[in-house]
Amino acid sequence: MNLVEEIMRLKEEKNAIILAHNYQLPEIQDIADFLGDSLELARKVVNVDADIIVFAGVDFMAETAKILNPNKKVLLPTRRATCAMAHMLKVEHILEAKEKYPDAPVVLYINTMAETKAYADVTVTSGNAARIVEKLEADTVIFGPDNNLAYYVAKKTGKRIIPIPEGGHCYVHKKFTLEDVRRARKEYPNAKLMIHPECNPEVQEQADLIVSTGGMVRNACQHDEWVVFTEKEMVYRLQKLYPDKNFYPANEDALCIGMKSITLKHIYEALRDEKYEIEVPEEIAIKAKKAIERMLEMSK
Ligand code: 5XR
Ligand code: SF4
Repeated sequence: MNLVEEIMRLKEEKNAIILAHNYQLPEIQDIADFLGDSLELARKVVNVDADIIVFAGVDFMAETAKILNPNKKVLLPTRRATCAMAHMLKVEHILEAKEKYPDAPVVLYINTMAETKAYADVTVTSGNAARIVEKLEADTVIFGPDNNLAYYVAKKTGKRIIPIPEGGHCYVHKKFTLEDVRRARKEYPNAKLMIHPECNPEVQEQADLIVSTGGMVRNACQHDEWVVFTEKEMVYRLQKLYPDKNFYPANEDALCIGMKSITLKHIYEALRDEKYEIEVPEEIAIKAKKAIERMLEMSK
């Protein structure tokens, strides 16, 4: 059986589309209808006439797609596709922080599970986080779950940022060190460094550009040679998009296990058996959607 042909046949038969995050394996990127960061993907499908969305990404991304597309069937190809960082933040962390700082708005990164998003005043992406925190009237803001993104936002806005939970981080982006920066500068003296804001502060300080993966796609046109400080597969995505430029991974070991747990076979089985369906309880979905819509409104 040819998996790719079967996937294409099932897609057609079931009026389905495949969304893939920029960190997906090359063979999955190659068959996707849309590629992007989680928010770009979730928004893209709102106006698409499809009955089924196969989301090749991690759990919180599929939830976001479901929240914005409640009438479509959203499938996550394997239950192992989870985001370790999103799961670090619990509702209790938010409630504790709110008790301590009752006047501080709760700002949550889109990399969170729906049950926590329901407690957010507004969600943010790495691209619009600073702008949105800047616009909020409050000078003290509760921010979760990525402490490095919290650092970036505090630096950009000058506001008092209360990071939750303690030590919240992405293990993939934590891998980048100043040693990677030194090696990059030495091996590729003409390259610029594009660095994801989930990286450690000392690494961020060395960046020519600090952006989300969507921002990397949009900004790569500015220069011909880049060293990329984010999950390794981003390089495949950029190289395919800009064949005349050069992109190098800053660290080959920066792999997201949740993202990498999805294979072509899972995608085929997801389409065939219509699994695993993502459900978000209505009362949670309504609140989470409000926080997402506030972000969309505020980032205009
Ligand atoms: O999850 C990630 O590490 C990647 C990313 C991105 O840049 O694509 O941060 N995820 C997005 O959902 C968040 C966008 O700011
Ligand atoms: Fe989560 Fe990090 Fe993987 Fe992104 S790279 S999905 S933040 S664990």
